Amino acid sequence: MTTRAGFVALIGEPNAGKSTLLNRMVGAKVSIVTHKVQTTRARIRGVAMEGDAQIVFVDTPGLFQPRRRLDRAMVAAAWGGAADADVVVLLIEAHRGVTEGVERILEGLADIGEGRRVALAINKIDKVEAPVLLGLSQDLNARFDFEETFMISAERGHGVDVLRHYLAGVLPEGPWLYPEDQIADLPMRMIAAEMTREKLTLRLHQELPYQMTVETENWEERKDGSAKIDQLIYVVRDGHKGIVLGHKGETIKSVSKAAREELEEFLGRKVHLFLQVKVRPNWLDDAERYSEMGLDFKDGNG
Ligand SMILES: Nc1nc2c(ncn2[C@@H]2O[C@H](COP(=O)(O)OP(=O)(O)OP(=O)(O)O)[C@@H](O)[C@H]2O)c(=O)[nH]1
Ligand SMILES: [Mg+2]
Repeated sequence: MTTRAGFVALIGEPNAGKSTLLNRMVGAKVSIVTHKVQTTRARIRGVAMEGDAQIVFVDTPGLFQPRRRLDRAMVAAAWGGAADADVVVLLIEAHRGVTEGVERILEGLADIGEGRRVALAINKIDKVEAPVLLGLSQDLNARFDFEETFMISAERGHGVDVLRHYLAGVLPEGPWLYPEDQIADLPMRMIAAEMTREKLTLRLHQELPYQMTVETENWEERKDGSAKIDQLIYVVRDGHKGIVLGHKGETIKSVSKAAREELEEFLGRKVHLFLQVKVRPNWLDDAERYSEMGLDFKDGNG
């Protein structure tokens, strides 16, 4: 039997639907999804099998013009993911079309070298009419030499099988990279922290989601089969701490409940989740926070 295996990087603007597509391909939620931009912060790998091929999808942070140190680290991680991959899939939002951000990404793609397969996936086709799609596909293909173009809805699953089939066919021959039953390449403590960050991001407004991070501090396996998980939520000011806690602690309580329920479903066992909020004004410039997120700590000017 000839097996195939390789890495497929999903890139695109923030909110394009990269994480939704990765989860759909893998068949489980390994990467968090919100309606807000800049949800994914690091490279997250999810493994999908298609026939004799093992496709390792690499979800990446959205590509945008970075300002802060964290932004730069995220964008660097995304381009790094593309540069390391066998195939790059660029996700475009059907209803937004060719934005300035998309134009910049196309320039970047031209820079990461010849010879790499780059496919186009026009996502969220459920939001537009067919003629719009045709025009958009022609426009994009005139701007860049995509190997193939796919019309998909990551959320509803349209066109996703065709894309997976294509990817399985173009990956290099070689042994599988992960055990057949492995779906993600991310430590459980990080998946758990991400789940909490997702629930927080959904509850908090404006800039706050971009100024907090979650880390799993301690993970204790209990004799009764349950897990006791302690997590720290870092925020930059006292005021933020108050917002995260909410009136009489209601916000953090509901976040904790939602995160715990999702974790229990993911792990298939009981979880005791304890959240603590810490004010750390400089966490966005703290190298340790970056390594916890799986990001490179870039210097101030990088
Ligand atoms: N209507 C529609 N919505 C979608 C589709 N795919 C994703 N979405 C929604 O788009 C939003 C962003 O999805 P994500 O998967 O988090 O996007 P992302 O590209 O990973 O975003 P970042 O991590 O911020 O870069 C979520 O609200 C999804 O539910 C789709 O095919 N159709
Ligand atoms: Mg994402």
